[in-house]
Amino acid sequence: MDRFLTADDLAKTLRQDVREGLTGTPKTLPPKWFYDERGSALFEEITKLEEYYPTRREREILEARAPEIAAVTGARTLLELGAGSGEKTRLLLGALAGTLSAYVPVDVSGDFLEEAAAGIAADHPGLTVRTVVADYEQHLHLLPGGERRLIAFLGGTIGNMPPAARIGFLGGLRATMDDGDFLLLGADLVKDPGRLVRAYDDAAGVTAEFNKNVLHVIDRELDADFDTEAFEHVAVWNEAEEWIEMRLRSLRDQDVRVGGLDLGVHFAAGEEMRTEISAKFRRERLASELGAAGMEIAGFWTDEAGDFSLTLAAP
Ligand code: AVJ
Repeated sequence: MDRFLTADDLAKTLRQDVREGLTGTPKTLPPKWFYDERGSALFEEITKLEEYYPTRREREILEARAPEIAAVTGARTLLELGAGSGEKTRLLLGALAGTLSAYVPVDVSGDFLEEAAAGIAADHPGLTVRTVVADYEQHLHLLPGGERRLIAFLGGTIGNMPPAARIGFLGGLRATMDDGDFLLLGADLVKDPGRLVRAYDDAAGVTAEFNKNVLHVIDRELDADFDTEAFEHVAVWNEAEEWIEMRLRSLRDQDVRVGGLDLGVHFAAGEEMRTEISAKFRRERLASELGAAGMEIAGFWTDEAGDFSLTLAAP
């Protein structure tokens, strides 16, 4: 396992993010802190909800197109940024079996990685599995090189980055790529706002729990006293930016203490704190942003319904 990020680094970043986010106006928290053990389990649950289509749609595209992706890329190494549940990985690994010699899952959490990697190594004897603990926004240049790499960034996580960060990320990625390397990018598409809002505000309230989980994380890690009952989940479609915003709305006037930061924070009744953006794309925007980063589109696919997209891009 390669470690470019320690538990200490993570703790430091959390402190910085929370201090900045809770003292700013309006208050914000970055979505990366949703995913402790409980948050990851809640996200898994979200992916199975009727209203939450992205995971299902992306799987549909991969099932249909993995052989094509394998033929075009002839990938020797599959680098997966933000290695997820492993199911999509399995589809890719299966299709790439003819050319692939190494699988490199990259994630901020080591525990999660080891488990997933062990399962994959067992199912693919002969495949070198090399786990990397890194933050893909900070450590792109440190990721393993090699010929004919396929860098997969799936799930629509690119949508969590605000436009400026996205451009920086894609440019940084491009800078690490050589001829013969490809990027496989999963991105959710603009669609009926009603469906989008329902996908982020499900009837069973799982997304609400997922959203509030970030408060549990801060309570535990930074000795805070957030009362999650005193906040409600909000999901809105921002038409101008073409992104979904998740927020936590304070149900009353309240003061929160973050012991670990020696910080007191006041929330007014009705005050909203943004916890996530999930940008939705159009093909033209993907082409222009990838183009600006120095990449060309080598393949673009959607599911039958046109809900989600997979883009293959190359320098
Ligand atoms: C894992 C970032 C792709 O933005 O749809 C799901 C996270 N947030 N429901 C997304 C999420 C609310 C998800 N990503």
